[in-house]
Amino acid sequence: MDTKTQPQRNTAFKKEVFEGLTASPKYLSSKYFYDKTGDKLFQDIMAMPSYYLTGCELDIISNNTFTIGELFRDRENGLDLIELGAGDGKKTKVLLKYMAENNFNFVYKPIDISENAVELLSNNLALEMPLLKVDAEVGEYFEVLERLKGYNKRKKVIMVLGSNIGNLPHTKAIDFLSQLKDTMLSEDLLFMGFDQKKNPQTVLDAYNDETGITAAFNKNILTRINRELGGNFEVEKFNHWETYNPETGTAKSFLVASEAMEVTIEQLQLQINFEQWETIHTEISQKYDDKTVSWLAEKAGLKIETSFTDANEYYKNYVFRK
Ligand code: AVI
Repeated sequence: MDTKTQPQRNTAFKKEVFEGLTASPKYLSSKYFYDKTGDKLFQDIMAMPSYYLTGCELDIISNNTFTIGELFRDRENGLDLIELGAGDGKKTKVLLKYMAENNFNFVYKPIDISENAVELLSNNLALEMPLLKVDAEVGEYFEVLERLKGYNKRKKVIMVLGSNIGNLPHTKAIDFLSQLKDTMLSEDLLFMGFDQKKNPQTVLDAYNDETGITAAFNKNILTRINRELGGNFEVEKFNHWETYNPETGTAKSFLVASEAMEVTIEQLQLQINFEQWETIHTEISQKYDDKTVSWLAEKAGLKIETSFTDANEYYKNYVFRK
């Protein structure tokens, strides 16, 4: 596991927090949700029935394991299975088990921005599937893309599950997809999950649970700034607020200051003023339809080979080729 980049990551965190909190309107990047507490809260989110995404994708993979697995297979040279944003690997394990039990020659390379998630997953796989060849790495998507170009000695399958792409605006999503394409050779595949547009209430409910888990997840970014950068945010004075625009398919998360306040972040030598009801935009969770995914693919120079969906068509996994 690569821990050498840790100081750089902290520098990037500082820089982005400074930029976001001195901007107008204020914003923070959702990629910083994922520390130890954030990982645990995200696990809790994935277990909530209202957060339908995880269950849908698990159904899709479980109901199509043979077809998906055989699409991945290369009988001659085997393959490298690279997963960006692997998290707890729960859904991937269904495929890993199929592949391990059906004589696939492969290495599984999970990559995640959370050091904690990568460590947990590696330990868990060593226990559950001791014969599996695992080569885990900590890193941000854009950071590891360059290194993926080194994986071109045999077929590579890149997986991005969980509608993780939805946390990027379209411009960045196109950039991400085209950088993925640049790492691919003609036999390589990209297997990616996209949450679909649906009843707006269903989307809102997924990001606005009554138990307050999503609120705690959203607010954790402030706790993290307090701990890692010497901030003094009074976290309980911020409210979680979710919006969904059914026209664009964009769900947005905000933190809203319930009163005027002054916040200091020591390591940034920064003092920030909040007006009452001022917002910090923290996350987008984009929802898609076939037309939008085709448009993204075309812009990025990728072709859709096939797709898989669940019974309600809430969610889709697309297979792309260069
Ligand atoms: C990781 N990502 C795709 C999740 C999402 O649905 O946008 C993160 C999340 N945010 C709130 N709930 C879950």
